[in-house]
Amino acid sequence: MIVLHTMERAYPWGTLRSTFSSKTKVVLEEKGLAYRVEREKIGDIWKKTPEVLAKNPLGKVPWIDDGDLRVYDSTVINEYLDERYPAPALLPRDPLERARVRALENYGDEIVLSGPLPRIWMPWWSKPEQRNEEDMAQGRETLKQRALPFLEKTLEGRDYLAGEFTLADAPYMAVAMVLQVDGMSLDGFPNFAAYLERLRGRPSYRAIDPRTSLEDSAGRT
Ligand SMILES: N[C@@H](CCC(=O)N[C@@H](CS)C(=O)NCC(=O)O)C(=O)O
Repeated sequence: MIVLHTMERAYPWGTLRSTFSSKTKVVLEEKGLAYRVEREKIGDIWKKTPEVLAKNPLGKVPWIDDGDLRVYDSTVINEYLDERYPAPALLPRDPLERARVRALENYGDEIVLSGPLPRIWMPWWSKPEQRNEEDMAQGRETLKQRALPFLEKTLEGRDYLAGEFTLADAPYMAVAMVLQVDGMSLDGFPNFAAYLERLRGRPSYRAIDPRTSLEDSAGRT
């Protein structure tokens, strides 16, 4: 059985999960694979303990164990899963379409998940009185100004970024999760707002839905 190493923690305002690991969790779900979640200690990940670095030299989550194979980095893991467990296919066969999917996925990682999203998401892992509301507001503004216009345009006349659901949509499942908790306004971005709702309606979203408890999202048999 595949083991997904991640960070997840329950709070009164929802079950919070690592964004990059959520990308991988939804792909495990989309493919109907058997897996179990192993929750890493958040402090060990931030401190980059020797134990963590021995398992993932990036010192981050996620990584997976699939039998004797250990793979890290959400994009690398997702592509591995798609090649090793091809049905349903989440990358198109045509090289040009594949490149387009990979480019859109990379935009999600670089411009959204590694860009303004942590400024919105990290404070939710702290007590309300410890949050820097001003910084969170700036994160929301940067998301709107820098990241969303391209996505809004790309989604014109499409249900998913590359037409059908593909690996390109995996990072945005994590965005759907973050903004469900944060509740920021998406006024001015109707295509993107409808897209996030569509992502939340997929059965795989249940495994990262902030309303799903840790116990109910610990894997599948
Ligand atoms: N490129 C990596 C990024 C992973 C990443 O940044 N994970 C975050 C959690 S969502 C993390 O472990 N952060 C701890 C750190 O950066 O020290 C991937 O796609 O897996």
